Amino acid sequence: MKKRVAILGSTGSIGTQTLNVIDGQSDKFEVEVLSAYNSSERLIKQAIKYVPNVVVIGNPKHYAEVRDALDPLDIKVYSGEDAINQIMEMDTIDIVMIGIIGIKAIKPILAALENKKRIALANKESIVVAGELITKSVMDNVGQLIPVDSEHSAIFQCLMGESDNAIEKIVLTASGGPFHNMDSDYLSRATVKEALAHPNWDMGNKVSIDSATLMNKGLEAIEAHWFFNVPAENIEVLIHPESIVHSLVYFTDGSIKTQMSYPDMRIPIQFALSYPRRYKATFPELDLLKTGSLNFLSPDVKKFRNLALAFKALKEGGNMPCILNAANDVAVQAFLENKINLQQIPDIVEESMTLMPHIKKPVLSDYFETDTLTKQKALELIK
Ligand code: MN3
Repeated sequence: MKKRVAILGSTGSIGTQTLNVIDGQSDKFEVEVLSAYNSSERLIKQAIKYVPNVVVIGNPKHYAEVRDALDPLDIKVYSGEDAINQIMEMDTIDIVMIGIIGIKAIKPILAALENKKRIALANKESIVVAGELITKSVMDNVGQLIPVDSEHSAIFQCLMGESDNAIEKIVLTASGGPFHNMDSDYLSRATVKEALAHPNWDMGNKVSIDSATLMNKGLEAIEAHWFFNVPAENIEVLIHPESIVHSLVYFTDGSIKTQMSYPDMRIPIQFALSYPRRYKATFPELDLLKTGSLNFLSPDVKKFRNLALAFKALKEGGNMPCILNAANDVAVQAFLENKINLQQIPDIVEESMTLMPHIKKPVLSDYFETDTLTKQKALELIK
C-alpha cells in the first residue's frame, strides 16, 4: 500500500522538492494533504495536479479563492492555523512533511506526534526552540521524528545500527556560504544579492542568509543536540566548501562514518519518507571521479560570531535558543530590507541574549512569549 503524505508548506522550497520526490516514486507514495500559508495560486495548481483529499490554506484571506477554484474537484478545503493541527487526526495520513519555517511548526509537530504520524522534519526553528518538549513527546509517543536537514539526515544514517555504541563526537559540515574566504570588512559591505547567492544549495532566502552568517550551522548544532542527545562539547563544525560530505560521526574506536552525495535536498527528503528502506533515486548519483579534491577548514568564529553565539545559547539552555532564533529572525529580515549590514546581525542577536530574561525551565507558552518579546526588543535595537 502506498504511504500517504501530508505536506505542510507545499509551495516552498522543501515542499516542491518533496513533490518532485513523490513524482519519481509514485508507486510508493501519494499526496494526501497539501498546505500553504499565503501562496494560494501555487497551492491551487498543485491541488489540481495531485488531487489530495485535503487542502489547507493557512491565511483565511485566501480561503474563498482556494475553495472556489477547487470546487469542481472532490477536495476538502480548510483554512486557519488550527486546521493544520486538526488534520493531524486524519487516519489517512501516514507521514507528515514539515516544510514550513518558523516556530509556528511546533504545534503541528506535537499534534502529529500525539497522533502517531511519522514526521519528516525540515523545519529547524521548532527543534532549536522547543527541542526539549519535542524530544519528550517523541519518547512519550514512541514517535518517529526523521531529520530532513541534510547534515542531520547524514548523522541519522550513520547512526543506524549503532544504538549500543557511544558517540565520541559529531562534526557538522558547512559549505561556509558565499563569504567564507572574505574578511570581516567585506562582510559588513556585502549586498543582499551576494548573500543570497549560495554556492551549492538551492534554498529559501532566510536559510541562505543564515548560511552566509553561519547562523544556520549554529542552529544546526542545537538541532543536532536534540536529535542525537549529544552535549554541546561534543559537537563541532568544519567548513567543507564542496558540500559532498554531509557531516561525520566519530566513534570511540577511531572509526568515522559519513554520508556523501551531491548537495541535493531530494536525497534526505526521500530518505525521510522511505526510512528504513532505500528506494532507487531518480536524480543523479555522486561521481567521485568528477568531484575533485575535498577540502576541510576550521570556521572563523571571530568573523562569524553567530556560530559562537549559538553554542553559547545551547550551553545556557532553557529559552536562550529561542531568544537567539527570534533575534536572528528579525535581524535577517532587517538585512534583507537593507536596514542593517550583515555583520550587525550578530550584534542584534548578542544584545537580545543579554537583555532578555533567561527562563531555565520554560513551558510551551514561554517559548511563544519569549519569541514575541524578543522580536519586539530586536526591532527596538534596529531602530
Ligand atoms: Mn543543513
